Amino acid sequence: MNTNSTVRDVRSAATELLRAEAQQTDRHPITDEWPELDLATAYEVQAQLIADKVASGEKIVGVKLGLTSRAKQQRMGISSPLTAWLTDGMVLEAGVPIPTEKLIHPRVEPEIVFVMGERLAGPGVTAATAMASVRSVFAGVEVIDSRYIDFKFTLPDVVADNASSSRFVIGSVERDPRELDLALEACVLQVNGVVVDSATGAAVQGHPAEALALAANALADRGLAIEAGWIVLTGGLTDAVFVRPGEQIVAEFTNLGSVTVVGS
Ligand code: 0L1
Ligand code: MG
Repeated sequence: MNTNSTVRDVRSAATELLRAEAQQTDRHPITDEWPELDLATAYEVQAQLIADKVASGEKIVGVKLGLTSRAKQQRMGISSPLTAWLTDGMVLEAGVPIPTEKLIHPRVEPEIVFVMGERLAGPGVTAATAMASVRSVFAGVEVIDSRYIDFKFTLPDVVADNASSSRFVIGSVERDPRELDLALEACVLQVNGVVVDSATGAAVQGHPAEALALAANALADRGLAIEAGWIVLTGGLTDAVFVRPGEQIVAEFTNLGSVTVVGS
């Protein structure tokens, strides 16, 4: 934990969050030092942090939504969804263990994942228009690893921290979303063979397509769009569970197959 830094601007906040990630050290919320940090400025910190990752060789591959389900909102004490970015540095290939030794306090959450067929730009995107631009839907698992102590943060803190992004895995079953009722798509989450939680796609904003529309419209406020070919994580369906070395977590979906991750 770093107690010496004083963060009061976009540049230093992004540097401090990247440092925490690289050094695997959790820290106090940015808003402890910078209480005036508002949501618009927090998105500037997020953009700076991602620009730094891109400058160091990573490539943006998509968008993630956070806090789209009541389970996640209640756990984190924040009722507003948010958007953040996915890079190729966050991709975890199926079967590769989660590198817990490189992370701070990783947690895992099951998600419904879209791959875009067409560019999607707000404002005014509805669930129907959003769905029309999706190519495929997959099961997924996101590994989140907040840079804040005990995953305790305000909305501007977690936005600045790119929504606790760390890694994500996409399942091997590819489906046309128009063939499925994604609100009814169920997921059962198991840790070491024990069922710990379950949810359906309706958990994320009533339907994952609503979450996708929300992302497109929110990005449009900042002059941004979701590009063709990008991946969209629609948000944790259930509360996230800690993953420790040797633990096996399975997210089993009705029609989208299952995704298994193991802590290294
Ligand atoms: O999918 C999600 O809801 C991720 C939320 C990110 C914030 C967190 O839970 O650390
Ligand atoms: Mg997530």
